Amino acid sequence: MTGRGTNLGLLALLVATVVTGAAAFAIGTGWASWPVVAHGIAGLAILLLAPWKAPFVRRGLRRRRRSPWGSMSLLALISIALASGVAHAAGVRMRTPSAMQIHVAAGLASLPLAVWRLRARPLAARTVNQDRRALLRAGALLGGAGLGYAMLGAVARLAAWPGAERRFTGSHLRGDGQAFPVTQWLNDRVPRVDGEAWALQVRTSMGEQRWPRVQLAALAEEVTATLDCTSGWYATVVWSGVPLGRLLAGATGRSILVRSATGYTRRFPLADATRLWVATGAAASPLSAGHGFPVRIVAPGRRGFWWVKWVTEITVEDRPWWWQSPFPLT
Ligand SMILES: Nc1nc2c(c(=O)[nH]1)N[C@H]1C(S)=C(S)[C@@H](COP(=O)(O)O)O[C@H]1N2
Ligand SMILES: [Mo]
Repeated sequence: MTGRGTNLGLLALLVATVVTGAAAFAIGTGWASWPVVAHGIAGLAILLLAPWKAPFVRRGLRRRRRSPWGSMSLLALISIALASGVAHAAGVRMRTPSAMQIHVAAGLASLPLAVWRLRARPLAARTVNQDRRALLRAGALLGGAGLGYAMLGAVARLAAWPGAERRFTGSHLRGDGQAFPVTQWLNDRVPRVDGEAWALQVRTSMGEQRWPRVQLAALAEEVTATLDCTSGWYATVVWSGVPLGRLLAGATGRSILVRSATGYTRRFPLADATRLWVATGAAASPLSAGHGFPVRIVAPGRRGFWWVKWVTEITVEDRPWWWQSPFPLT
């Protein structure tokens, strides 16, 4: 295979891993299995291409026309992303950073370098489209990676490797009751909230209401839902929560803005009020401080970053729900 063909293949696969990785994080329902599987196959295909890329890397190092640091960093970051991706899939247990957190960090850090590398030596795509053999090779590569992915999964299940059983998001089961990890999206710290003085502020077109914790707890019903964190674990928990639709009955608008005591926010479609809960407890106890005391959002079918903890305000607004970053920025 030519150097250009290999580079073009690598570039296409890198783009594919970013797109499928982001999609896997954005989707919290069973549909996530598609981008998750595609992500794994693209990653394996990068591994399969490595032997073709190696001679060019070696030659580039020998020639030393430019400083090799940029390319070497890119190579290192992609290797780290691949290794931690495999470690996550295999169920390697690490706490903070998890294999998945390393995977995402290395993957994201490699992007600017890949763009820089591309600008330094642009790829000419002109011959590739005319090359039927290139298409065949691409097909063989993806077919091989797909077969490898299926075989690895089968071997893991047959050998009952720890972590062989994964959710459709690729996450591993970790804990139950309230004994599941306490995680923050990025840099939030567990705040100390005085449950007596605290009251949930609910603002709608009809006005403002304050809900003390005891009143919410009195309205709470049981709801079993799976918290699935993008750092790679999940837990299925029996929560006690108030259906958000009850607190927002009759409200008009387009979106629900949920704000935490820490400043963390997420915006939901108003139509989802019937699928969201304001949870006061889990596993028949009040929420622990780490899990969101006094109240947190329970959002079945959405990944963990939607499950806002330490909620102080819920506001119905006219802005559309998508008027926010797809993933939280703080
Ligand atoms: N205020 C606030 N809520 C938050 C977060 C955060 O950083 N700040 N992290 C979210 C993420 S990414 C996850 S996975 C869950 C984790 O909930 P747990 O700590 O109860 O397991 O909380 C969500 N709610
Ligand atoms: Mo998370």
